[in-house]
Amino acid sequence: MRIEKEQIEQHNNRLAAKHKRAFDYISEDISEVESIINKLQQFQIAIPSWALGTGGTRFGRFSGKGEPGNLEQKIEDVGLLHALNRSSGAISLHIPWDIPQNAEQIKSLASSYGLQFDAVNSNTFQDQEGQEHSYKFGSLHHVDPKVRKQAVQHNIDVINHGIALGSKALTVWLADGSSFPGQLNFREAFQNTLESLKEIYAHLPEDWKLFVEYKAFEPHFYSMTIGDWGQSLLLATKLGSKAYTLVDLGHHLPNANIEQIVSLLLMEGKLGGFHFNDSKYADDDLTAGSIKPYQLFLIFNELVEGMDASGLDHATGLGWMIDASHNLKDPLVDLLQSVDAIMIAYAQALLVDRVALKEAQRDNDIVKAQQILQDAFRTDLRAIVAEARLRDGAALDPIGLYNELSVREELIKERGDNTVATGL
Ligand code: LRH
Ligand code: MN
Ligand code: MN
Repeated sequence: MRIEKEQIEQHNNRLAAKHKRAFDYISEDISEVESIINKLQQFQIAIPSWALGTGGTRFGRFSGKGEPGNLEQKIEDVGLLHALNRSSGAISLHIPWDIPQNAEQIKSLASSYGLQFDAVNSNTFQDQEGQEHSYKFGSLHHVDPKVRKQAVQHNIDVINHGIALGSKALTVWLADGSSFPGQLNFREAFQNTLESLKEIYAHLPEDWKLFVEYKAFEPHFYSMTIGDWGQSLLLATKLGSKAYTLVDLGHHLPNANIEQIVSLLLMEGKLGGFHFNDSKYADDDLTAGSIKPYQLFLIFNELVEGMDASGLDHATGLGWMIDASHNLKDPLVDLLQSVDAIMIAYAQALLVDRVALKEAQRDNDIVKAQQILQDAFRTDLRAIVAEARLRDGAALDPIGLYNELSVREELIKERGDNTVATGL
């Protein structure tokens, strides 16, 4: 299924008067409105190929209907999202969940929807059929060099798939860790990981980045070999200038100050990429902005400040990606909600009066500083985000149009009831 330009125009025409009222009202008081819209138009958030099916929990999985059954259909799904919001112009593949059999064909299908390939992700946290050595006790950190070698080779294969598709980054997330004290020698596990990553790094093309993702817990509950941003930064620093830390919002211990982590990683030039999601308790992978929208705004506040300070382009300076996977909602609607929440938080961060904030900080005027941030956060910028979509030829109300066009029903007609997408 493809959404036609005329369908979007008809929808936008119906909402035009209401939108204009809201947009005029909010823009009157914002002098830099054009520059904010322009930045929003540039900003693209990659969609993970594993988020297009209904996720499960360890207790069960209730598959949705009309889910994509292969990579071509996943690209079609991201194409639908991008047509609706014009902010989801990239897809991130997890290999071997999604293996592009014919890279040229896959690439041209993606570009017919205006999509590019974002970071490719390796998977050494599950055993695949026919695999010689098991990852039960880890992969890149494993005590047995034969297992490490197999995991390194898998990452090299993933880089090669990525090269064929035009990706420019490899994301490595390891489930390596220990669940009981004494199980691991921490230093040896870390050294083995570093040595394995060095071999992978040696295969990175010149213009590629390596993202080292950390996670404090799960699947192991005593130690994770890359458990926090310090360990990731240490690895990235030892590896070299193409290696960066990747921050997944769900991978921290409760109440961690993620915005401060972001700020310091940016200062060190070592923040490479982002996995957006939200959580209440652990790595819940809930819709971005659904639980802690103020935190999302504060993170964007540091991103905008830090990227401007280091001269990084907001749109291209970091790898922006969603990593959420829902088990109740229609995954496409969930992703539209996530993208919207991210755009709103970004717009609010662009609104922060940075000169006044600097002054307040210099004067130790805490009340003023808090007010400046909360003024921006409490400003309803939805009409400005919608205006950016309108100018890009996207829908004023993406979820509204998704429902009007009965997209899921159409997909069920095309694909059937019982499809199951590969992934979590
Ligand atoms: C691990 C993680 C990592 C994986 C993805 C499926 O929790 O965030 O990014 O690749 O989930
Ligand atoms: Mn992640
Ligand atoms: Mn995660």
